[in-house]
Amino acid sequence: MSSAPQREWMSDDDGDAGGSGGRGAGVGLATRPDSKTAKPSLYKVLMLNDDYTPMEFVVLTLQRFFKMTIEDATRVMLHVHQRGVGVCGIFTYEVAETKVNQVIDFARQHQHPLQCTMEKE
Ligand code: TYC
Repeated sequence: MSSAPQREWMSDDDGDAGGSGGRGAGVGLATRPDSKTAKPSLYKVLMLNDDYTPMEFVVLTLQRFFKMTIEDATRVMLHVHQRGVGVCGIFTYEVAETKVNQVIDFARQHQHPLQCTMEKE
């Protein structure tokens, strides 16, 4: 994750030497702070418990789509089994959406009811 340093907006950062002239002195297009330096919103991917999906299938799913070790995957699976819901990871919107779809598709292919969803952080 790269995070560019936040630069002061509407100040004398127009690259010319002086505080006035050029586009300086508070004159600029009001587009840069949001479009270029704003951090993207993050989303939690949540795994939901059910009574039918085998524990080992949930562990395999967490390893495959969330790059977890077998130890971490087992810990998350047991948390979901006991508490009903658990966090698989935190991602930008499109990555989270892709992971949710991958989990649901994988479960469906194996005829398990395992469900996964996402929630804004
Ligand atoms: N509750 C399931 C069982 O007892 C196991 C399970 C764990 C299912 C986590 C889904 O997200 C889940 N076989």
